[in-house]
Amino acid sequence: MKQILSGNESVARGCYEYGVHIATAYPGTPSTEVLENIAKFPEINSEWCPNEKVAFEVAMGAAFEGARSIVVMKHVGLNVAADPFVSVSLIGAPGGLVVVSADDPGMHSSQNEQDNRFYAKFAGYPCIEPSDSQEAKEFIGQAFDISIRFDVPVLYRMTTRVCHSKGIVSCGERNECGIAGFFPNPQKFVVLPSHARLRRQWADDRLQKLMEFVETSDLNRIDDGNGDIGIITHGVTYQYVKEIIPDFPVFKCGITYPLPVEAIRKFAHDKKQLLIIEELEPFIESELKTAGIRCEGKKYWPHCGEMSPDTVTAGLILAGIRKAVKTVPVPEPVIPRPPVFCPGCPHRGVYYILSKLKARVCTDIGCYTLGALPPLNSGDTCVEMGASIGVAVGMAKARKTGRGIVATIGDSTFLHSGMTGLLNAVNDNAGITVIIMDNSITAMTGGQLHPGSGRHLNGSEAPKMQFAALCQALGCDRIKVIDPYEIKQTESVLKEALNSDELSVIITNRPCALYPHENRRLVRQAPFRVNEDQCIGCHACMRVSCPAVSESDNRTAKGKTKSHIDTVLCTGCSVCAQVCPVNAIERMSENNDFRKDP
Ligand SMILES: Cc1ncc(C[n+]2csc(CCOP(=O)(O)OP(=O)(O)O)c2C)c(N)n1
Repeated sequence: MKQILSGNESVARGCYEYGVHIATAYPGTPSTEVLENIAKFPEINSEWCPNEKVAFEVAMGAAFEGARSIVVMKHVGLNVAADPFVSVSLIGAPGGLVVVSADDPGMHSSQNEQDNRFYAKFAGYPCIEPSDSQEAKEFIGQAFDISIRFDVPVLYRMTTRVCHSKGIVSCGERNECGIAGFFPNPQKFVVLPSHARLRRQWADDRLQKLMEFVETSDLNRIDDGNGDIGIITHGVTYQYVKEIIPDFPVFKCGITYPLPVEAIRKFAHDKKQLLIIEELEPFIESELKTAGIRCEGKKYWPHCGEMSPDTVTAGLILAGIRKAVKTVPVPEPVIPRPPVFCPGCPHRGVYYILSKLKARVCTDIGCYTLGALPPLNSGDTCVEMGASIGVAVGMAKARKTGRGIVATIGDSTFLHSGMTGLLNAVNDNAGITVIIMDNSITAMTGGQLHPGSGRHLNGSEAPKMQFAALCQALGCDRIKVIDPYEIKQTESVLKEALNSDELSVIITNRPCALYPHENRRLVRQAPFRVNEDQCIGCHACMRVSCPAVSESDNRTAKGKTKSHIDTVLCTGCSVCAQVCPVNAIERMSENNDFRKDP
């Protein structure tokens, strides 16, 4: 059976076919759809975890018990999971453990760009890199074979293009595998220093065996070609090479760590020049140069940003292999649009007030980071998931007061890595204000569930974590839960907190406008319209940054444009109406509401 699948869907299909038992993940673009698609197979026990470290540990435990386990995350997630990732190297993964890291060259949706092949080398794991959807499925089987045979976790490195591009995939049946169970062995599973020291040599021997194995593994392959310039490539870059110089001899690395150095040496033997065309860092190039193989790579190709057919061609021109040709620049097919809060987003009101109060805002990673952009301009720092509270505490220490300092953090991010920051703030008596923006979901990555959502991935009911009770248990005693659609209340609660020397926690309680799981009426009501007879053209409504509000064609007597509301986009949240100084924005009656709820 053939199907057209994205790389992420193909990994999920591979998990089904190659008998995976347990799958865990924390969402993050470009990896999110892997678990979403694995969850479609009831044979696999799959669940979102509160963060990547926990997801890794659950999969690791399942592999200790002899289950085929996979854990999925975006590249920065591996930083969060780095402790168990590196530590388990000395233990191994008897049931088979595959760690999918989806890297994001070009930073399409990430705060940084990092080449996680280095993590494989750092921890002494093999790194497998598929180039297309068919490989993304097939290599899963090989990854488990290697993991089980060598008792080693495997880093399965995808990149945005491989994750999201679609291709034809031959699909097969599920190969059911047994779960062997746990065989107690404290010297292996309990990493006391005295045990770990003994395992160190074992891990080195394992790497040696892996180095021998990769020399003949069919994960690597040679495409014969003409001429005496040899190309070494990997991942999606292989596709660009085949498109641009299809006749060149190519050594395609399906395993980029350890590299099949001797096989490459043999390939290079009759070549005048060896070119390494790889995305991001000179990983292959450095490994080969260390092994004494003469090659060139980053001399011609960039070491940052995403590769494309154009960058591959530009490097070939620099290397003198291709002649420069005059090209006509093609206009971007899509007009760029800055990201903004959706209509009805519960974060809008909070940021409108923070902006008005000119607070120092240490924000975090999520939809609410958009509050840092114009016109709200309310976000002074944003580093990585969970950093907001710690950064706010640090600023307060340096200033000797927490007054006026706010940490804004989403519900998913708070559960991911914000809780310990709050615990530290309590312990430090930091007088900052923490706003937990509870929209019931992990919105930015597409509405994935978390322990505060009250549901499992398979739709069944789950215990719903209560944020106020959690914060109280962490030692906070000034906790307020507010409706962020109520602008006056939001302003007075925020003002009081910002002017205090005590630690205040404010929890907002409106669901995300796009994923109102329990009650659509909480976020979708009759829309508003502008009464143009009353509009004075002050544009106060535009300062709340809602895509439903724009300029009308009509002007006031003084020549100012009046406001207009797109009633199809408007969710009826009322924030714009509350900030209008002349009450010119009015709710349409239910009977008038042509955009009926489905
Ligand atoms: C370590 C890490 N894991 C995953 C991500 C991807 N990611 C970006 S924001 C976010 C969470 C957003 O959810 P939440 O905090 O609830 O805010 P919301 O988007 O719902 O407003 C995630 C998972 C990331 N940037 N870093």
